[in-house]
Amino acid sequence: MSVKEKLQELIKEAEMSIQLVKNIHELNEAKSKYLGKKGAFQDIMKLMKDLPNEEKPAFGKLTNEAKQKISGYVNEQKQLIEEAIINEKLKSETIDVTLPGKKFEAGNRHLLSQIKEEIEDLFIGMGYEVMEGPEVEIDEYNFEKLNLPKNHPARDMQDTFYITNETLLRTHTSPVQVRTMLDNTEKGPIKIICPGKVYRRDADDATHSHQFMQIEGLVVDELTSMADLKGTLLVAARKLFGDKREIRLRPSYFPFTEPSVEVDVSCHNCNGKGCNICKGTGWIEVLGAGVINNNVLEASGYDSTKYQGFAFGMGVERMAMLKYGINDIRAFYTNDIRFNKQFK
Ligand code: 2NL
Repeated sequence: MSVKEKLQELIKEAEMSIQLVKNIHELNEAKSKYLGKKGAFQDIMKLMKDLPNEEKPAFGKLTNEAKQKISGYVNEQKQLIEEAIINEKLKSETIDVTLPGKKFEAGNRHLLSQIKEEIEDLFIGMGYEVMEGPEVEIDEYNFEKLNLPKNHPARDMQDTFYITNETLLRTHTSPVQVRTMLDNTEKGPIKIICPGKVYRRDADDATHSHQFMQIEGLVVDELTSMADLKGTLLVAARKLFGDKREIRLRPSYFPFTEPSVEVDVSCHNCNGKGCNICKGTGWIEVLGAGVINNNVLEASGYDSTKYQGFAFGMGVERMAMLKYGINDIRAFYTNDIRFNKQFK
């Protein structure tokens, strides 16, 4: 066999075996088999020694051409393999956009937060601003400036969590209103609601908790009256408990208001006929309110001959319990997810 024939045979063999190669690893093996340092051309180069000098350039040319051809086969096959890899990837990573999405369960806000926001929103709708303040308060703001002097029974260790003689956990959100009146340097009108946690020394049971949430409202202006208070609370009662609700005011006593009232809403469960929720009376007590006591206005720098106003306070848990028929206040704090899920 002449050298030329040998080369042609080698080219043929290389072409066939390279075309059969399936992956880059096999291709590299074939490449080194035909083109590597210890590859097929080594034997052929040995033949060159025995050739007459004048034939050597032609031989060199032929082997170079053969190498180039085989190299070409390797590159072609490499391209085919890479294309196949990409096609395989495109096929396996196809996204079917017509498939329905995976559903995931969204949680919901705690019922207390929901009711708090509902009440905030309804008062914001009447032009109120929401104010917040510290839960650790000084005696002066929690009691003194609210017409609760040093010997008042509400200050008793039995009723209040004291931190020192002068600092305590606020027993109501009223100190936020006091701070707002004190901060109002022009002594102008005020229209705020103050939501937040409050603390009282109470034995926890189905209707009492040592910590609960309160929302108080305060309006200070030159021409406010009991009629404004009643109108405001009627709007609030209807927003929270339904369009058909009526309210009634009964005389009561709070140190910070004079006169003071307890406010009842006609029962949303029986429409006033009498049921177990309203204990047969047709009315449910929902909050306390009154006309701001002059001592309270004066203690925070307001001229009580020029200014007057009204205030009210409600327990947020109580509102939620009435609205949804919840019979144990502890359900708000034990964080049983099954309780919370019911108010999605
Ligand atoms: C209730 C009754 C009430 C107030 C809170 C108040 C605050 C200031 C001045 C006057 Cl700064 N009054 N707050 C007035 C009447 C009743 O709360 O039963 N709360 C759960």
